[in-house]
Formats: sequence, C-alpha cells, structure tokens
Amino acid sequence: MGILNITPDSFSDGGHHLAPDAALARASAMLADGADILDVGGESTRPHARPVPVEEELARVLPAIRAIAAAHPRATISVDTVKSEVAAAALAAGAHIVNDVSGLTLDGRMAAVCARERAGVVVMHSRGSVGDMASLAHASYDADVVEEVLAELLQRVERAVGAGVARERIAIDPGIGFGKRVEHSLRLLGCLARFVAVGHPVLVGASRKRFIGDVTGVSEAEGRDAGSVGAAVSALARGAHVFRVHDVASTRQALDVAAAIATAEADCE
Ligand code: HH2
Repeated sequence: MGILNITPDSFSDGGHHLAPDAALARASAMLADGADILDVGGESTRPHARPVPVEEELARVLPAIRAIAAAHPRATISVDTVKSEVAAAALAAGAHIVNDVSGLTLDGRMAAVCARERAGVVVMHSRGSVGDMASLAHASYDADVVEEVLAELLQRVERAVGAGVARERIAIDPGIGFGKRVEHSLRLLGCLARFVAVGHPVLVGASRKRFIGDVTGVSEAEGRDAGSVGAAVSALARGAHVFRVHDVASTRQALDVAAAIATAEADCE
C-alpha cells in the first residue's frame, strides 16, 4: 500500500502532492513500482496539526481519487479518513477501501457508510482525537500492550460488524506509533503473530516512523527507508498481509524476495 498524502503538513511527504496532477503522477509511479493499493489521505495525524474541515478534506482527496480512478481503472484505492462524509464521497469517486485511523470511533456514522457501500475497511488501533492520537497523550498500558491493543481493536471490529460491515471485509492494524512509545511499537511488531492469529488480514504502517529513528539514530523521516524496509520484512515474516509505505519500490523488491525465500523454506519441510 503506497502512501499518498494530499496534505501540506504530513510528517514526511507533506506538501508534495497537493495539485491533482502531482498526486496522479505520484500514484502512477507507485503503481509502476509495484503498489497493489494506493492510500489517499487529506488530513495529517501529526500531533497539533490543524484540524481539517470536511469541505477542505473533500477538496483535497476527491480530485486525486477521480484522477487516479480515471487513469488507472484497475487500481485499488483506499481513503485515509476518519470522517464518514469524506469516506462516502471518496467511495463514490472510485475508492474501494476506507482506512480509518480511529478504528471507526470518531464518527458515529462511519460504520454504517462502510456497510452500505460494501467497502473494505481498515480498523486501526488508536486512542483520542486526530490531534493527539499520534502523540504520547494516551500511551499508558497495563502489563501487556499487545493484549490491551488487541482487546480494544477487537471491540471496534465487533462494533463495525454489529453495524453491518461484513467480517471478511475488515483488516486490522495495531497502529504503530499511535499512542505508542518506541518499546510499545517494537513489542507490537515483535508479537504481530498474535494479531495475525485473529484471522483478519493485518496491515502494518511502520514506514519512516519515530521508532525507526530511535532504533537507528536517523532523525530525518526521509532517511528512514532502509529501516522501514527492515520493519516490513520483519512484519511479513510474522504473517502481516498489507504494508503501508512511502518507498514502494524498495519495499516491494524486499518483500518479493523475502516471500520467495519463505516459499522455498516451506518446500523443504
Ligand atoms: N499511519 C499514518 C496514517 N495512516 N493508516 C493505517 N492504517 N496505519 C498506519 O500506521 C497509519 C495510517 C501516519 O503516517 P503518514 O500518513 O505518513 O503521516 P500523516 O499522518 O502525518 O499524514
């Protein structure tokens, strides 16, 4: 899943793709690099980012989604939003998946919209509002961060199913870096198999995130692609299915090789 942020302020690619032709060019490049899904977002979750009114978010994502759907009718498009109005309009404009970083909690109508439109849904774990979910404001966990994140995530999945979203259309995501300290993100990735065991496809969004900077000492987000590829390969080895990344070409190449080796390993048992 290639990241396409149509925002002036995203933590690593903010401001690059605001014009629809720039967004389409980036989308086309990511598809050529091997992306299976394009994740189009119009609101940054960076702490203290300015909240984006619905009209502004629509004006950012809809032209991009329309342009991508027209140029690449077979591409799978997800919309990264917590707003049901944006989700509904994006689905009508050609998106197939709703990627909601609030796990369908911030907008009471989100689950019903996803159900009605038969959208694929990514239920990500986070706590709090858009403005503080990627901070450490809610980063307190009892003994086992994995158990707690999994329990909260599954509650949200059940709520979505209760609102009519088909279970087989739901992917889950531990929400790396969202209200998680470095040790939490590492532990969630290390224990990813426990998320995989639930039976939903598991999405991992580790690309360029702070924990990679903490492990490697690389402070600039743009310099963290090699570490991000490492995180993706490690997540693949633990059973993850979808990898939300900035550097599609390197990730695709690394995952293809890692998957080919894993297949060869299976053959020798
Ligand atoms: N991370 C970000 C945004 N959306 N969606 C899912 N499912 N999982 C994630 O880990 C995830 C996500 C944050 O990264 P980015 O889009 O690069 O930055 P920003 O929020 O500043 O736009």
